[in-house]
Amino acid sequence: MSDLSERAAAVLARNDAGGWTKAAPELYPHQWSWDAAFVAIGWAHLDPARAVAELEHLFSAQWANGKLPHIVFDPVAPPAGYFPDPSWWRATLSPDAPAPPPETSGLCQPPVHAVALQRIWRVCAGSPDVAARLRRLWPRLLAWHRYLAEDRDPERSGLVTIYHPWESGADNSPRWDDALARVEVGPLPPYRRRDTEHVADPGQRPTDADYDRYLWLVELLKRARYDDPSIQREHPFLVKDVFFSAILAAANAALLELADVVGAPDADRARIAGWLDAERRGLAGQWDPELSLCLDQDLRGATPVRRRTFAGFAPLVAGDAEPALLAEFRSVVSDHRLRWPLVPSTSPDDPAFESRKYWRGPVWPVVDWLFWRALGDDALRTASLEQIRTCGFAEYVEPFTGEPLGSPDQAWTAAVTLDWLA
Ligand code: 2M8
Repeated sequence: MSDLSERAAAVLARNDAGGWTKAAPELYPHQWSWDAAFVAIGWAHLDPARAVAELEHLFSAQWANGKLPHIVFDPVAPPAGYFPDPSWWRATLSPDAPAPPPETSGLCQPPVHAVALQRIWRVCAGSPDVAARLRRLWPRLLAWHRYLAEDRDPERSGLVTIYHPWESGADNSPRWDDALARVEVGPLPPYRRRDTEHVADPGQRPTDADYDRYLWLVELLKRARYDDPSIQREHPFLVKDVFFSAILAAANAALLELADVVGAPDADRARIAGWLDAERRGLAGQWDPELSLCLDQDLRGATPVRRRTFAGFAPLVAGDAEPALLAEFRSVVSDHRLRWPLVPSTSPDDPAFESRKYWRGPVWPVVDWLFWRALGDDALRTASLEQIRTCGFAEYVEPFTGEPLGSPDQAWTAAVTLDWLA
């Protein structure tokens, strides 16, 4: 093992809570959904059985309607460690939420899980134990993808509707600015943010006004008892998220490969293939020839979200390397101002770009991992590893100076490092 892979493995070991992994030691002391998928890819190179356990733990908190919650809370972590805690979420307002324990949030996040399981399967070289566990997970995976393709897309547009910026994973992205600006914040109980106690520089985190909006949206979701049809009728924030949808497409392609491993019936395969076709068509329909990007669709504003961010490259993640999009991608990563040729979360040419602020400019290694996986472009891997050698396992990185930002020892950064080195 190289020195860097030993250090990455040590980060996973330090965040390992026994069968699941904290997203970060202080800032995120619970299990996050898409973090867990990346983390499992990292574990696959150390211990494939432990990798599957990461996802089994997450799926044990799945809701009855198939939704996979975006946070599964550690029952023994001090409640003051992270806000909003389970008492704010009140997930059991929904009849679909599991009876605690486990306590969960009421949102979901991009479905990287089948992509992770495909990776684990390839790494473990056909282990019978992993095959048996994949067979047991199959109905849950299918229910998760069904929930997204159907309950989150009643229009059958092929694009997933998100109810909250936290569902995108790119919480503070300018993609959500206009939709959030229309949300009128009502009376909120007093609350205390914990994130700014862990990350001392408030310039790296969302503002208090952003947090009021985030929490108000959660209040509205609770009032709707997290019921999808009610939310889709009444909620002020409804956006078709192209990056989320592209990950679902990639995950459906992975699921088709896993269908062979588990011996799934043809009816399952036909369903998955139908979702995948719809997603590819849905993404193609969001193409903006002027920006040469694929754009989210704001349902309440009835308008495409004309922002230059990493999400504009969503079709690449879904396996569609349209030449104009690829050319735009190459031009963004070869911007001479960048310290490394990697994708900034928001383009320096977007008026909302802020180089150190959460999802408004910095580089996220897992985002580059998704592009690298789709394009097989070794330059992305080499540049990412150089960045990590310099910055450590930072949550995110200033794109021009290479300054490490956010949390140190972020589990998913260590996990993709292990995959890149393998
Ligand atoms: C960030 O999100 C959480 C809310 O879910 C937060 O800011 O408290 C995002 O970067 C998200 O994508 C990530 O999954 C999570 C944990 O790493 O942190």
